Amino acid sequence: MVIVGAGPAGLLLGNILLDNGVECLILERHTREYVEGRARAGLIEDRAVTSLTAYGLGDRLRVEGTPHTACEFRIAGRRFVAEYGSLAGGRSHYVYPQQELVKDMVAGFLKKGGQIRFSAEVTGIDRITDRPRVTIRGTETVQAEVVAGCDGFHGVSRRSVPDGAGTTYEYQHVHGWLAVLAAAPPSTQNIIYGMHPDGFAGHMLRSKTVSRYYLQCPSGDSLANWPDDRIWSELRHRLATSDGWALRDGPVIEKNVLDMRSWVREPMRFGNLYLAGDAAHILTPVGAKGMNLALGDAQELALGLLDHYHRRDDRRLRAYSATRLAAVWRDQEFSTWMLNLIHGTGPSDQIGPFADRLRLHTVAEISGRSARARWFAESYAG
Ligand code: FAS
Repeated sequence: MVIVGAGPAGLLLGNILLDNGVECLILERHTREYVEGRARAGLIEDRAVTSLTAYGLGDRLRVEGTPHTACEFRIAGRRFVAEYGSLAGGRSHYVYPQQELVKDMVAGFLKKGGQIRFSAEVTGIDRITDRPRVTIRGTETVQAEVVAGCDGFHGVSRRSVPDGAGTTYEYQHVHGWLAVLAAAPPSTQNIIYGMHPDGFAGHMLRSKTVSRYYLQCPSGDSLANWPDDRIWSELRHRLATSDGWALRDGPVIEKNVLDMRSWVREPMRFGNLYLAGDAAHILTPVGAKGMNLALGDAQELALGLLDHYHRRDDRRLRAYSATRLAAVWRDQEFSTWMLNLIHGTGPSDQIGPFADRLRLHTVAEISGRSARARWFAESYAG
């Protein structure tokens, strides 16, 4: 069993398989320092925390992470707090940086005697309908019964699938997001979604000393247009409320313009190559579903493989793609709905006072106790 990629999907898969006596080799193109330092997601769903804990990977997360059961929408200078935890059966999110989770899973895998080869870029995967052959750095080859492609959107696995074998669905959203990481303490207890006529602004949470922010910008915008002082003034402007709330700033650690794309590849299995995580689907960061779906794929694939190896029962493995695609499209639908809400875009693309008044109504509804608020809570909490 070869796993390509030491991200959340590859590492969780490897840990579960090794826990259950299935040998696997993880091949990662970057160094250990690089993957353990790469800041991305930070919101982990309750069901993911439950599985991570079950596999002995949740101890530090539960101590250093912070549970969250509410988020805040800001529109027309007003605040609406959605207490989604209480409406979703007490389910919460944990705020815990992705790179810390990756660190925990690398340590867990190595402690169990797992094999990870860092700086081992996979340059090709062929014979995927028989015994797949994996080529490392153009020379060395490894053969396996099964290969799990957990190497993200830019990886080699999805490109190894023959053209025409499967379908790709893609939607390029009209907006971009400036993603900012700053050494600034959070200025809020809850994640804030700011819906301003000048564009979306988000205050995400990462830790007590580092915060993540997003600013809506033109797709493909240049970083040269976003000097640090403009970032802070735009955040203050778009997140302003009538009660004098203040944003604390700090040194900007990282900034990049995110390409807001939604993408799904079907099916998620080709012969003995299984795709998991961003190698099979990309969601915008809206609703924080990307990493959580990757963890869900890894767990479902692992359980299917355990049935295969331990019981020679392939029913779960054969159903892997269909099972996960149902979850993928559910989260794509929610993420797209929420993206349209917070950006004032949508199928009708209605812009202007009527649409803004509609958004105000929607936000008031989903932060109430109605059936719609319950739908939002269940979908957001996951
Ligand atoms: P990853 O991309 O995490 O891991 C794939 C691994 O494969 C990488 O380590 C890569 O180096 C390796 N690899 C690639 N090609 C290889 C090759 N040829 N050979 C060997 N190894 C190879 N999601 C959220 O839910 N909330 C967020 O706030 C959020 N913020 C994000 C911010 C940014 C800037 C980005 C880029 C993504 C963000 N995401 C967010 C989505 C993100 O979290 C992904 O969904 C998650 O990392 C997916 O995990 P994996 O599928 O394991 O892929």
